[in-house]
Amino acid sequence: MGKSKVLVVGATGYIGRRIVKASLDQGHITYVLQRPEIGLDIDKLHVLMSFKKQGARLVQGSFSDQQSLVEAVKKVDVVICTMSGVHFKTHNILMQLNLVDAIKEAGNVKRFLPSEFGMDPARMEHALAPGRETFDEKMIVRKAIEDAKIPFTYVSANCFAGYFVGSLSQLETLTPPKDKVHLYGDGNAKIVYMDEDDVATYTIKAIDDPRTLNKTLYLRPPENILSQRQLVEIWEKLSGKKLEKIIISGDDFLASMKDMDYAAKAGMGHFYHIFYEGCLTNFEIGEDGEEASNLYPEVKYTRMDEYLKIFV
Ligand code: NDP
Ligand code: GFR
Repeated sequence: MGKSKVLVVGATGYIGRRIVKASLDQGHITYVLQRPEIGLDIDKLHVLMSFKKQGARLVQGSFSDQQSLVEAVKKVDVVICTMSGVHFKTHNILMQLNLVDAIKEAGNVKRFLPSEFGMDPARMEHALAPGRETFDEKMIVRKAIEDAKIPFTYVSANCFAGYFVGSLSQLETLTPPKDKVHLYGDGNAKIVYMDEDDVATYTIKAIDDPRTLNKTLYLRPPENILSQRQLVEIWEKLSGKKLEKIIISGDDFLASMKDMDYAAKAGMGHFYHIFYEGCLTNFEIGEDGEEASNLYPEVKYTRMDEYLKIFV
């Protein structure tokens, strides 16, 4: 049987564009949804045109035109949604319910990967508000998928290096600090840091794999399971400069959230669960999960010393 045909919805997004590239690189006929709503967003258009140059097929479709979604999913075997998780007034994640309905109506889809790519929302029932809303909405989408008996794979990708490694996991910045670094608690909680291109590679490896059918794929490559202290040490070695460490206690961290706006509070909540609770690694993967580097040992995933070199 040939490789599945793939449709990526949310294709011009941060992880979406990487998933399109991985799908093409791994030899899948790849469709990307071209939404009329992008209007004059010339960057999005140019990303779509670059996909076309790489061999992707553009298919028109809109979340406000259900039939267009049905027609788009009828062209493929696998649908991957990389919808934004940013949760302001527009409940982006819940927009996927339209896509679930379209997949149900079309009836041909062999695997659906909804927009997750982070913490496992099934393990975040205790999450702090308002960040919890993203997880609650991801669980509503999961229920709709499972009620509709749509075959799925959920991808729990842990921490994107772009948001968590360049900054040495400092808040509100994406580049390394110059003199001092804030450590969360003792800085020893184990985190999993992932290069986003590897997230895309593993995701596409999984779509035709029976071992990941109706399972959660966790991305936990052993050499990328690091504490924040270990990440800082990697950077100090690369930069040749020691940083002053400033410990932020959990209580002080939570107290600082009080006066923040919605978006900042949501991100802070995520940081709290990741760096103080160690939520990414404080559980064993059960029989409803698989670990990506174990399934696909051939993937030469990027280690974080390699990732950080660009910042020296
Ligand atoms: P982006 O913010 O890059 O958005 C992705 C796409 O969502 C956009 O390109 C757009 O698709 C689509 N979209 C946004 N708003 C609308 C709308 N109103 N109507 C229709 N489509 C819309 O997403 P990310 O790549 O940052 O996030 C994708 C997933 O990854 C989320 O689930 C998020 O929670 C998770 N994530 C995980 C991180 C981690 O560290 N593990 C970090 C960041 C995100 P189009 O291309 O069609 O315009
Ligand atoms: C690790 O899993 C996730 C991470 C997830 O499931 C969903 C979202 C995230 C990211 C968010 C991406 O938008 O965690 C926090 C947030 C990124 C962020 C980085 C938010 C506030 C910050 O100050 C920040 O500093 C780098």
